[in-house]
Amino acid sequence: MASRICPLCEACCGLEITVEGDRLTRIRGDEHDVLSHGFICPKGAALDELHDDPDRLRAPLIKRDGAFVAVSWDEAFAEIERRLPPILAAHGANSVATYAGNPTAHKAGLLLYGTRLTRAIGTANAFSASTLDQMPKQLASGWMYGHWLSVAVPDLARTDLLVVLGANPIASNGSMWTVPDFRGKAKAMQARGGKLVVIDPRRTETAALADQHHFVRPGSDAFLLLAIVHTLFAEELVNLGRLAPHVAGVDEVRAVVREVSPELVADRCGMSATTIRELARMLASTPRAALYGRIGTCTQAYGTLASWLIDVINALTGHLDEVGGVMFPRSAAFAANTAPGKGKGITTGRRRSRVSGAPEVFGELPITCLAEEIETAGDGQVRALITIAGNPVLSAPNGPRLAAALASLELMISLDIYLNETSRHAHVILPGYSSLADPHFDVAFPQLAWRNTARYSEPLVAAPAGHPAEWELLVRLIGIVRGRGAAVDVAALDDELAADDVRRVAGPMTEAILGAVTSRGPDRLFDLALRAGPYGLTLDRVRAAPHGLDLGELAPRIPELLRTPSGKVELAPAALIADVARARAELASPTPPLVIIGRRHLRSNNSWMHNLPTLASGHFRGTALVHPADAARLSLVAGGRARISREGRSIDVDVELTDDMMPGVVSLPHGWGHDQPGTQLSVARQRPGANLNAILGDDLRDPLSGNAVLGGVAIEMQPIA
Ligand SMILES: Nc1nc2c(c(=O)[nH]1)N[C@H]1C(S)=C(S)[C@@H](COP(=O)(O)OP(=O)(O)OC[C@H]3O[C@@H](n4cnc5c(=O)[nH]c(N)nc54)[C@H](O)[C@@H]3O)O[C@H]1N2
Ligand SMILES: Nc1nc2c(c(=O)[nH]1)N[C@H]1C(S)=C(S)[C@@H](COP(=O)(O)OP(=O)(O)OC[C@H]3O[C@@H](n4cnc5c(=O)[nH]c(N)nc54)[C@H](O)[C@@H]3O)O[C@H]1N2
Ligand code: SF4
Ligand SMILES: [Mo]
Repeated sequence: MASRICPLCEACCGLEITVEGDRLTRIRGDEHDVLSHGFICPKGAALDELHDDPDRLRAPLIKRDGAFVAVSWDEAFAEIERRLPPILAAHGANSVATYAGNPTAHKAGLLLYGTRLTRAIGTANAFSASTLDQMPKQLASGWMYGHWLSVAVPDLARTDLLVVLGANPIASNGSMWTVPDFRGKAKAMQARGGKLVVIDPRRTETAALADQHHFVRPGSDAFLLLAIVHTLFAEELVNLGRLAPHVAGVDEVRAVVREVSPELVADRCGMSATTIRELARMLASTPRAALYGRIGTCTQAYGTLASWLIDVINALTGHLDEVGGVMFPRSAAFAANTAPGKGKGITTGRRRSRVSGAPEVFGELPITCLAEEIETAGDGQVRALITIAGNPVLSAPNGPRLAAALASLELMISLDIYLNETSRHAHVILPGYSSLADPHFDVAFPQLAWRNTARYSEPLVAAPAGHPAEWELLVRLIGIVRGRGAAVDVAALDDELAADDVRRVAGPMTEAILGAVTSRGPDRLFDLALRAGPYGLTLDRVRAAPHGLDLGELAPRIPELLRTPSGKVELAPAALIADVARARAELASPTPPLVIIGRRHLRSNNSWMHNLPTLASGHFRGTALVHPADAARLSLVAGGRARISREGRSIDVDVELTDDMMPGVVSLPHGWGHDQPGTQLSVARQRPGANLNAILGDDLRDPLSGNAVLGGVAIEMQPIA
């Protein structure tokens, strides 16, 4: 029996797993885990089915004459060496794109070495799921605090009011906020007299727990938030508290919201002006309060604006960087905001995408630009793609167009554990083995966690004989890209990569630092990062605590955390002040009668856990939720089928009626559509569901962050036999 960090979602629960031979015989929440204290959800409990899934790939595959054949590792890499270097030589670095999917964040080997692969290629065409997700939040945080991962999270353990906008943590278990057992913590807040308020176009599982729920029109959050800021100024409720000397730009914010009254936005938001004012007063008058927004506020045309305004409101009501408000975790390793450094701030647009001219943000281009970069001939055209734990055919908008583009690539390599809707287009698939055979340390999530901890997971099962770790696969790819060939000495190249990294920050101290660390691979990087971190830990010290080291509650960090050039919280970044005008111009346009949004279920995880029998069983979850009034208007019936169409593309769905939906809004989960030919997903295929992203458009994005618009778009819906 050993403790293991669950690799499936951002809650990062510590699980206690019993292994007998190669079988996981018992999985429970680790009650001694310093972060999660015993919490587990049905996905974590199904890790055994993932481990045993006969469809999970065990050997590399090469496509020969249109069919995949299992080959040896040496054959797979020989194929890549034969095909990849000539493309780079003839067409340059930008001809090879990379796409990193969501599980990359949960697998340290993929995260740390995937970034190095992209750097080794030197391509501008770096894409990831971040532009389907949280890029607006990172950009807003970067502009305000000076670093991309300085993201403030609610101090739920001590707050008396949590307002949740566009998030459903009861189903998602929290996002950009590592908060295992959200329900338990929210209930504890209510038990001490605190209030939970949810603002969402659907009365969600989280709303069911809340003291108040308000519907909001999809995509209108920025207007709601502008009107709340307006009210704070108009009613003289602004109180920066301790932060006053550290905040710049209050006057610019006041000026930009002057005309955005609650009355002006009420129709657009589908919320009364009175409710908007009451929300502002409640946030201002509660000494310990936190406003938290997540994916619903990001995946829309004003995602960066909304993400920024959330923090503006927290700051103006005196809740930013305060106990019981929102605070910045202090991570033990890998956090740029804990390293001593000058405030350089962040930069975007250092380059632009070739076809649409979309600006680079945080080193990447919008995923909605990938298809056109493959399709459009010319210098810099993408001819090869390496996907790392991603399934953009289902997870990115206009999946059918992307699938056709992938089919036209000269070379596609997928690091993936399944033959699925995306990897079926690959020429070579390199599967990782069960993640439980890898050591693990969370690189990113402690920067977003409800409490400061440091945890390490030892490998729980033995790696299959001869099967390289995923980081070793990536080092071999780096070897090929660097002209060292498929037979590159992985250990030697890993030494060089580590030395390069350390030299960049430590210069002449490099040899001494490297000499102090004995481990190799990801372990070496964990150890180096812990030693450089703010608690001066070592990997051995973290390892000696099987349930993790508790590093204490969150504590105020401003001004120490700030890395803006001014050394202040930038409350009014120029690009955001300017973007208010774009939003205001849209206020005049009519509200479509029917729009679609997404949804998450506890037993599903984006596109890829639908092949596990326990999770897939029971009531089918990929239904379209429709309000009865809309159903009556459109002649839709409960349990019937309907066609949803948008701009000439359509999908067919099962209809479920519920007054949990805001009238005029339909909800359909993403990640379904497992009926494509040539995949190996025998369980998922039985109830494939429809792919929401087949009808969403890749032409819609937030121009600042490049994030895709995944909700609030107009659809038509009609019954089918
Ligand atoms: N319409 C709509 N679309 C959305 C969203 C939405 O809310 N609405 N949400 C978006 C969000 S937030 C995200 S993060 C994206 C996710 O987008 P993606 O990351 O592209 O998609 P996932 O479904 O997470 O696919 C994960 C892939 O990783 C593979 N995988 C799983 N474990 C491992 C492993 O250990 N090693 C390797 N090598 N591969 C592994 C799986 O087989 C699968 O192919 O989807 C986005 N798409
Ligand atoms: N079980 C499970 N857990 C997951 C995932 C999963 O697929 N399944 N995915 C993981 C990933 S990759 C992520 S990024 C996180 C996301 O975590 P969350 O952000 O909590 O994601 P959702 O559950 O999709 O909640 C988003 C909510 O926003 C609402 N919404 C939609 N449009 C709007 C809008 O315009 N305005 C407002 N105010 N609300 C809107 C939706 O109705 C929904 O209730 O979850 C992670 N955890
Ligand atoms: S909430 Fe569930 S899936 Fe997420 S980390 Fe915890 S056990 Fe794993
Ligand atoms: Mo995500």
